[in-house]
Amino acid sequence: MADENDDIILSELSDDELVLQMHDDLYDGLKEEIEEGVNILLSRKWTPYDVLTKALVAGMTIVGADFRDGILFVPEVLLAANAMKGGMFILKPLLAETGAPRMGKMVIGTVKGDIHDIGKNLVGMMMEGAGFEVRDLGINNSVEKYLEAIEADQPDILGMSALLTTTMPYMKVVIDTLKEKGMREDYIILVGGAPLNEEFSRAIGADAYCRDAAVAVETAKALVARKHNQLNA
Ligand code: B1M
Repeated sequence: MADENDDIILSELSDDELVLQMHDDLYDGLKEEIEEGVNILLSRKWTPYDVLTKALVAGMTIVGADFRDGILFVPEVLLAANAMKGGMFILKPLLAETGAPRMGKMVIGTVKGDIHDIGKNLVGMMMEGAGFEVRDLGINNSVEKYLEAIEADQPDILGMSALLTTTMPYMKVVIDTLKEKGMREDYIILVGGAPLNEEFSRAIGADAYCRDAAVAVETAKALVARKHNQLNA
């Protein structure tokens, strides 16, 4: 693939061609090409959000399908993830640059046993862009780490991410521990990750399931506003 790509001048492609080429480049884990593609789309007045969703997230969806079907393996997917992160690194300050007033605070992390962080990072970036202060706990978080962080930061929202069917039940461990300590009602709890759904979120006692980062922002805004209204009533 590298030889073929050497002949392609990204800046000479139309927007549609470039987006398709970026899907290919993400698939091939070509970080520099992804970074170049992101910069070209931005220079063509694309919004950071459109670059993120149409070029990067859509490309990662293709990677995900081939990973599932055994066409791609962990090393290739790691390269793709690394390329995606290169693109996200450029977009992060732009997404945060909305000048929105502080909406509230969020602590977010991927649960114990799980090292997937791309989706969680995206949620963090979008929340910051919407005016939330975000503390990112990273991956593989035990209940103790979540507790330590929320006790220190007193956020409005606790966000948890899980990408594996084997790690998603750990979200209930965290929520049950908060209940045992009488702290559950102090926080809005949002959960997300590809294997989750509304039903699971209800069953474990979270406040809401967020299908994607945009839904996380909208849900966070709505629930924080409701909480503030209740406190002021
Ligand atoms: Co993994 N992996 N992986 N993987 N991986 C999946 C999740 C899988 C579905 C692939 C597949 O088989 N199709 C599968 C899980 C199957 C299952 O559980 N039923 C899987 C597997 C099996 C594994 C390993 C076990 C593979 C192995 O070692 N044999 C291993 C597990 C390691 C571990 O965690 N202990 C593993 C490893 C890896 C890599 C390290 C190679 C890499 C992760 C790199 C990284 O994250 N830094 C990786 C990747 C990249 C994937 C796929 C391909 C892509 C995930 C991703 O980044 N998506 C994934 C396939 C898939 O999901 N289709 C897969 C893009 C991202 C933007 O979407 O994360 O869904 P997503 O986030 C979205 C929403 O879900 C939501 O908003 C985000 C943005 O819109 N959201 C939230 C997410 N978190 C949220 C939190 C919120 C709100 C919304 O809080 C409020």
